[in-house]
Amino acid sequence: MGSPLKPPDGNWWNQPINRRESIWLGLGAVWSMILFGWMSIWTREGDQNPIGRTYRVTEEEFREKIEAYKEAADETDDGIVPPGDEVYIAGLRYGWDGLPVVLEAGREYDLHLGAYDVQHGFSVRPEETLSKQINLQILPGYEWVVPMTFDEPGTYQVICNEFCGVGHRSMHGTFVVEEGDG
Ligand SMILES: [Cu+2]
Repeated sequence: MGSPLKPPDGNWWNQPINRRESIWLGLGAVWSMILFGWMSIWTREGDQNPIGRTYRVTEEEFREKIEAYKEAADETDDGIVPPGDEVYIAGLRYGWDGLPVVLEAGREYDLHLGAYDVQHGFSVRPEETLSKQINLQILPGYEWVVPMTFDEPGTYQVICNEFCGVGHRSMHGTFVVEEGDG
């Protein structure tokens, strides 16, 4: 019997590796190289990648775009009614410029998302199904154009889910989705 206080007899430190262990180590090494190579495919293929287009834009340019959009839009008691299919929304400390907005159910809009100051999280969810939501990161310096369709009429809540400062928790907004014409 060996003692935990004394080393085992013989050259225990220089035994050949068991064949099965070598095979599994080899399989592990091969698989890790396959996954390593696959990383470059994952950045191009698959539904996990963000959709839409992004453009570089300065904070000033994005403010001007939002102003021009709001000039062209109608303002009702429920919110901004966009003039066409383009919808502009900017995150800022602490609120959403461009919300509330009134949209039609079943119609595809292009959401132009941006930020005036720091990174914000754009989280949209239907009021009655809070577990169903999408989360997008929006960054200053970029305009992200995301196609989006609301299938069901109702109120959709927007919150910021990226901590951006003391007023972060007050960053609420809404989409008011009404029955479409179609
Ligand atoms: Cu925020």
